[in-house]
Amino acid sequence: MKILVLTGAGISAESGVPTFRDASGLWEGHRFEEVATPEAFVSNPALVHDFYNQRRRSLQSPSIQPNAAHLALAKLEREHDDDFLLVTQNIDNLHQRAGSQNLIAMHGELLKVRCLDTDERFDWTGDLDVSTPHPKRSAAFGRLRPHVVWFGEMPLGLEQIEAAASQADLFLSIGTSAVVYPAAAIVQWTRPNCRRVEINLEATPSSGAFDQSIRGKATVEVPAFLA
Ligand code: BJW
Repeated sequence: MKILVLTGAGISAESGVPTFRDASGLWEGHRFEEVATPEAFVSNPALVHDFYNQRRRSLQSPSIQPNAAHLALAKLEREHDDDFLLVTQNIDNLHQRAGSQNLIAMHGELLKVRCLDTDERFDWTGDLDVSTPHPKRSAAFGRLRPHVVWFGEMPLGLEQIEAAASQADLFLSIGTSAVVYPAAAIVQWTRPNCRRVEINLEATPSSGAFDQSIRGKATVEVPAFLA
């Protein structure tokens, strides 16, 4: 059985990582146009760096750990080997830390940066600002950006995601509000005989496209569904 899983911020909420659109979510304190677009980075790089520096620091707090839902998906992968793909919109590293390997982080990774000139990627745990020296070119400053996908930019791994969706027997969507595209369209890319299951605290604009909608917390419902 071929399995494709899509996760969003809701799966990490119970690990203490804020979501975007819920009450007290990340967009509560920011307009996304100010921090999550290429235009914002050009016009106010310091503000954008500050937004991601704070999140990078929080993610590395010892209290932020993978939860039962992340662990259940890593176990599912071990049981299904090559027939499993996990696509996450999350830029945290909680799936990786839970042991997931066959994974596409379609909106990038918070603990990576990339070079504006060459696109080369570097692991990054510290702060970043407009005067940060380049790791390989010591005379170059401020040429690094967070390795994340902002609005208007192309998400990563789309070809592989589309292929996996078109072959999946089970599509599981967990903890996403289904308002950001193209992630929200993946359910439409699945074939007619694919079983589509959504797990979320509440209904989403995509709920009608699923065969089954499970309402509840990811840490409870994901392990229960996969048991
Ligand atoms: C729980 C829970 C618990 C809580 N248990 N559940 C007009 C119409 C259509 C599209 C567009 C349009 N204008 C522009 C666009 C395109 C745009 C877009 O979609 N905009 C819409 C908002 C209108 N998309 C793009 O620009 C994308 N690129 C693109 O389209 O390129 C061109 C292209 C064309 C054709 C094909 C392919 C490409 C890029 C999108 C990049 C998104 N980037 C962000 C920021 C990443 C970096 C960062 O983290 O800062 O990604 S935005 C933000 O939203 C982040 C997330 O990954 C993404 C999705 O959010 P998510 O994960 O769904 O979180 P929430 O908070 O929204 O929802 C949480 C859910 O969990 C809720 O439902 C809760 O109920 C639930 N929950 N606790 C279970 N315990």
